[in-house]
Amino acid sequence: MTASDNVNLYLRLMHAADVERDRPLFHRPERSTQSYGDVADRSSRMASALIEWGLTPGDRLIAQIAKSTDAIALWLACLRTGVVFVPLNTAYTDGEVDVFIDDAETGYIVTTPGRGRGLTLGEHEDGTFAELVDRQPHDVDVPLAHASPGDPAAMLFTSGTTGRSKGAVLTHRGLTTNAEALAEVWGITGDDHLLHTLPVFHVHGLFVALHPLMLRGAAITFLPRFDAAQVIAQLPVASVLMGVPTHYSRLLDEPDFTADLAAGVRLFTSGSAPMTTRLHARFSDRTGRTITERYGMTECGIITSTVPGEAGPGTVGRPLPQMELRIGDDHIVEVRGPHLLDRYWRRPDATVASFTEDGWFRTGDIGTLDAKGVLTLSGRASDLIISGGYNIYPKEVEQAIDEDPRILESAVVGQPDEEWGETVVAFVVLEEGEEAVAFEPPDLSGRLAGFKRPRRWEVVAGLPRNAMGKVEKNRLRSFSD
Ligand code: MCA
Ligand code: AMP
Repeated sequence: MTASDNVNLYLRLMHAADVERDRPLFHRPERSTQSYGDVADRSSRMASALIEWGLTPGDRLIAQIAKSTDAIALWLACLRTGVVFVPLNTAYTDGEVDVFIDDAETGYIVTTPGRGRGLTLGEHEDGTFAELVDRQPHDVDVPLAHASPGDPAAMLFTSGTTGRSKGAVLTHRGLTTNAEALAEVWGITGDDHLLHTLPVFHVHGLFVALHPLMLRGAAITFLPRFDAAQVIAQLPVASVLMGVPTHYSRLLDEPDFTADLAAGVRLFTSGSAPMTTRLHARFSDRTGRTITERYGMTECGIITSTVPGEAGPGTVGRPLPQMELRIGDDHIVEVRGPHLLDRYWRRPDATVASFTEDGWFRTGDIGTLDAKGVLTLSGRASDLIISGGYNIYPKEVEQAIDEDPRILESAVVGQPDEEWGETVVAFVVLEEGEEAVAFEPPDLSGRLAGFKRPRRWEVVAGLPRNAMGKVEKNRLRSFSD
């Protein structure tokens, strides 16, 4: 084994820290700027803290923490030590998190101060984990863990095409290949400046937005969350903005989002959920620019991206370099290549079921390819709901609703929504003797993260079923009273 065998993604992401330590990485409004060298140092002390805490290569570290540059330093610290980073949505309730802790088979968890489990890391370099980091020597130099291409780097929980959450094990090879491919097709250089507004517990904000920029030594203005006024205030410095359709819908609701403001940004990208033709058109009418649409999935990273001129309802472009794509007999998009997950954690059955016999990953999305190899998506094979870029599994919501003794049965669907793309609607059938007019929806707040809770409730006499007895969700999706 030689140093050059080491394909640890850290080496690629933090190359700039070796050659030009002072190069700015994170601009933080109202706080100090952090250079590549600063972030390398912070991640080194965090790596030392992880080792003192007892983590060894291959252990899983669950992080349910607020967005901050420390969250990114923690991801880098995991790479440095060979620890598998497992980020979780901050909106999950404690009950939801328990399921992931069990499944990940780990006692190592970092949460936000006040959540009361594991060590804590706050937005302002505070919390018990930050204290442990502060106790590490300033000049600590943790040797970089050796990584082979197929070694796990991160695990992100997702549900793929079936309802139950599974950990997608992502490798150094997969994440590096995807980052390189994106930097290439989007022409990222060290002169770029990304305005980062996405959450950092999903592939989109954590990998897609950060990695291609870091590979090239570019700068990033790092906002704690998407806030349209803040985005407008910071946009003049940016050359790249990445978002979900809801972000663009919110920007377009602001009269201050003008063509002049958009003029300095050379690349706008959207994905994680379908962008409607109407939203594309509103954006172009306002700014004179087009949004590059990219299609991705936790298990695969980014699969396709458009180039200017490739537009149309559902059109998401061509496969990235080293990504192969075909349409299965059942119209499902299938992909193959080094970008893909290694496996689902502890679920060999699900891993086998997600691949065809000849080794293609089945995305569960339905699409067509034109003669030029451009992919157009038309829907999904599962009844997954995507609201504001977050996935919601109807079964999980239905199970929570059905615990209410007043409710006989329920069906949850996503209905089209201008701001959220889809919004969660629950149809409920009441037990005999319950009065529809007096019905108050159950309180699901302790049970389900806010974004999963139904925004609209409909009491119905019965659910529409087909001859097989299966609920006809298509009819409910277009139902309105
Ligand atoms: C927040 N709320 C939501 C959502 N987000 N409701 C439905 N759908 C959502 N996505 C609700 C909260 O429960 C709360 O309601 C209320 O909105 C305010 O919460 P807050 O957190 O303040 O909301 P926000 O800051 O306005 O958030 C909206 C958002 C955010 C900015 C659009 O959802 C967002 O950044 N989404 C991006 C998701 C993303 O990155 N997805 C990538 C995954 P209440 O008070 O009633 O509780 S897909 C992926 O990674 C693949 C690879 C890919 O292709 O990219
Ligand atoms: P996730 O499981 O959170 O990674 O979400 C992946 C899913 O998001 C994909 O399987 C698609 O259904 C959807 N998705 C991602 N990007 C796009 C896009 N540009 N257009 C339509 N759907 C998308």
